Amino acid sequence: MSQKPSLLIIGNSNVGKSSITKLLMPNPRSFKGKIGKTPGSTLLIKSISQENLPYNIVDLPGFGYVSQSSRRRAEHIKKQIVIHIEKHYEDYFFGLVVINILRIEDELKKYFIKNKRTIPLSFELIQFLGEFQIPLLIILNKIDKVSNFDKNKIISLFVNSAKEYGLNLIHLDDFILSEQSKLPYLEFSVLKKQNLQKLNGIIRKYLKKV
Ligand SMILES: Nc1nc2c(ncn2[C@@H]2O[C@H](COP(=O)(O)OP(=O)(O)OP(=O)(O)O)[C@@H](O)[C@H]2O)c(=O)[nH]1
Ligand SMILES: [Mg+2]
Repeated sequence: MSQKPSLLIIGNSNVGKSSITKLLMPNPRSFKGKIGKTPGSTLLIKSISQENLPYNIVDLPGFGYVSQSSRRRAEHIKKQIVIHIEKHYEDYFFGLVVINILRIEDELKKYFIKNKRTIPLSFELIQFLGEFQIPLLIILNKIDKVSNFDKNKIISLFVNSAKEYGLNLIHLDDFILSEQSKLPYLEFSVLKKQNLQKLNGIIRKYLKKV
């Protein structure tokens, strides 16, 4: 086993977790994980390490089901993830919660219209991870797919809804590391490599604290 601390990458299926993992690698060509057009590309929990990378990356399988038929498998994956975190949370110096910006409105609408007492999956996940004291960054990925106008609209909807669940989100630009009651977010695009420097910057800041 390697002694390097680990970066956790977690989120729904197909949001771009493996794509981000690959982007963070100094040598992306040797990345063996699968990146796929359909959800469920990554199915096993395993740690990815590269010689020139000062940390390991654990790119988790996506949870959340897309169709009824995969519901049971999704439940199984979710359980596996929970068990994994409970067992290994101390290995993680930082976690990225990846969300597809295109899915936010739908996810929130579903919960707010249906039943206010159930909690949107992303918020549930964030609260769950928070219990283990892993510092987190929320990545709103695939912003290349929305206009600036829509992006701002979706982000404010997201931030305001999070508040109702007791989550105090703040843009990474305005975030101070010592402010533990706040949760930073960053809009991102793998395709355009947008905000990659900022992402690497915050990862390195937390790495230094280990
Ligand atoms: N346009 C766009 N597409 C993206 C971006 N990031 C990822 N994708 C695409 O989204 C799809 C899913 O990417 P993956 O990295 O496999 O997603 P994942 O979260 O690892 O998916 P699972 O392993 O199934 O949970 C692929 O077709 C990627 O090329 C992005 O920033 N912009
Ligand atoms: Mg994957």
